[in-house]
Amino acid sequence: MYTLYGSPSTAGTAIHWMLLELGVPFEVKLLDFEKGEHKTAEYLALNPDGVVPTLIVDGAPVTQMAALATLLAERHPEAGFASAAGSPERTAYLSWSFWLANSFQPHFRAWFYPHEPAGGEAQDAVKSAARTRIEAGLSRLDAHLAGRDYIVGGTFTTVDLLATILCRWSRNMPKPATEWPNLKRYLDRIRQRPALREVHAREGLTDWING
Ligand SMILES: N[C@@H](CCC(=O)N[C@@H](CS)C(=O)NCC(=O)O)C(=O)O
Repeated sequence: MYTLYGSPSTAGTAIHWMLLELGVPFEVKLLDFEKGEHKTAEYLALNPDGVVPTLIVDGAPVTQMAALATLLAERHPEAGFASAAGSPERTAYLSWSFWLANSFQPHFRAWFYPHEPAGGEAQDAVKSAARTRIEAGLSRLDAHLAGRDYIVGGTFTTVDLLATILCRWSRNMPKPATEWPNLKRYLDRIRQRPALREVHAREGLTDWING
């Protein structure tokens, strides 16, 4: 039994979705950001950054969305959501996973929390730079998806799960991911996955899932 600490429409949603994809037993504690439930001493003892997700695995807290997606895929290999070590796809799987987590995701953090890098003064400049970098990343994904159904190999992996969640975060930006043609085709198909539709229902999310 896993316990997920999340909050609706966040990085926690990715792990909530992953747990539903796997069909494993879990419980969810959805934290209310408005009430600061992710900044209490009790929660900071689980996740010192005061962010979601945190997943309790074998009684211990584990953090970081991309790490958790991969960890779950490797704990439940029968689902085939991670390219196995030594397989021909492993190199691309690792490279895309780290690119999404290290090079692409941080620009969303800058877009949604511009005061962190900017302090009080330069928030507009930070958002503008973040937008440019997010759009460059979306262009890179779009080019890669030409003629492909999935980012790595021929099947759905955690790379697709992470990319889809990050694309979703662009939905209210000036140029959302769905404005790139290959991404639109890709996301339209992924949005039909029952587990993604189920996580939207469970977290009360009504936008984006139907295009
Ligand atoms: N690098 C972390 C980032 C997690 C993150 O930024 N989570 C956001 C929601 S998407 C959060 O908890 N924000 C609340 C806050 O920073 O106060 C991860 O991948 O898990």
